[in-house]
Amino acid sequence: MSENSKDKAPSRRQFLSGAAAVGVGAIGAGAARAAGPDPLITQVQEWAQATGEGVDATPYGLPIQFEKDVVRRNVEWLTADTISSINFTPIHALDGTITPQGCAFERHHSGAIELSKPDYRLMINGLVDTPLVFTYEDLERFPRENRVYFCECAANTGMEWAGAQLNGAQFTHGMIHNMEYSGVPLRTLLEEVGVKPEGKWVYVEGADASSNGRSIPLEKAMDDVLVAFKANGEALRKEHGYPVRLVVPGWEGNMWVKWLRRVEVTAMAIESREETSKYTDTLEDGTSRKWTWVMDAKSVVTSPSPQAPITHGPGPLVITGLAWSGRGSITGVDVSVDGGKNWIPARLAAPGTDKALTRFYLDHNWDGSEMLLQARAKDSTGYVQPSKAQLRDVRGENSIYHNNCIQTWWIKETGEAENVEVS
Ligand SMILES: Nc1nc2c(c(=O)[nH]1)N[C@H]1C(S)=C(S)[C@@H](COP(=O)(O)O)O[C@H]1N2
Ligand SMILES: [Mo]
Repeated sequence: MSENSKDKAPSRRQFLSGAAAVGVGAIGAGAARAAGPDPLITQVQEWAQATGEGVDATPYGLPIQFEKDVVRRNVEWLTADTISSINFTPIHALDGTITPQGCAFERHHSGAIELSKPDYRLMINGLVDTPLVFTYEDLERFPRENRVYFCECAANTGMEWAGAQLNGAQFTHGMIHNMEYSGVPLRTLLEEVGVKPEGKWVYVEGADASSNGRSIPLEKAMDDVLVAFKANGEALRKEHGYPVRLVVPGWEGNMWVKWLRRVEVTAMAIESREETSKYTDTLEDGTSRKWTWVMDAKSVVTSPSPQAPITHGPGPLVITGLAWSGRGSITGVDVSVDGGKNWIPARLAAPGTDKALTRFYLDHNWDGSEMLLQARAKDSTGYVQPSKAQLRDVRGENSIYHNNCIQTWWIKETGEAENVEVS
């Protein structure tokens, strides 16, 4: 530090009063501490007096020990066992938009199976000119695409219909991941087998015991669906469907069949399977919505949040979160610190892209008082994320699936946060 800048360095006291005086947008510079005697600065540390670990100590790298809290978590009482179960992405601890595979949520109906590339087969049959079986190597010979998409389980936020329940963004909104997939468009493979004019649907199933069979309209299958074998540059993890999974952009996670083994072209949707009829939304009058495949626009503040409390005093505070829409791209996110009375446009880290997560930031000047923190997403169709009351007016409280309402975190003066509802 030069003599000059030392003279100008504000004292901690000046910083606090100064921070309160400046508006949002000019606060970042005040976030560092004033220079003073700090052994981490003035003394030569242990790690600077010896050599570190050599290359190859960890041929496949894992996160450093200090990050061991950034892991998937299960909610034990939700399911009877961990075989037909779900865990949650630690979204409260991540930044950017890409979910590392190692902490991307898992949802299995009969456990994650181990299927090797040599044992892999994909059959396409039904209303086609030439039924074909593809090996893994066959798939690698078709022209490939790279696309970033979010995958959200329809049950994400499903425990929150009746009231604020789970205390953490990981648990309320963590049934989502967002990866860059490399794969072959399903359209390419369907063109290879030749779809007959009567073919209007594809029934897709996995190689696991549950098979997770679902019917997808041919129109979607020919649009942006991918038969993917890489995620974030490397092979899919076992738990996400190694070696091949279906990617159904913008549509509920259940349709993203893992360990994809068969695609049958059919004239009508196959709905006899339990998995298909299960994914309906029961309304207040007892009737059900079905074929609600698309995930509506949604957002959540990931920090501060119950698992990511504020650990510093008043002044500069980065409020951040994620927004997404299965109908297009995110065009804007507003943040409220007073439970939805006033809204402030957040800054998108990058322009929203189609059916992928968007990161937003509000560079806030926190006065140290409590906040009712909310985010509200808007998408390229003009749709605005509804409040919990607005969603309940339409959908009642009997649903589990497709809860995309605005989430509220009560941030206390201590910086701790709690999941609450505002009326
Ligand atoms: N074969 C198969 N595919 C499946 C499932 C399954 O149990 N078996 N679960 C589905 C559900 S309900 C969801 S939400 C997504 C979750 O994908 P993930 O485990 O990669 O997060 O996979 C879907 N695909
Ligand atoms: Mo799901």
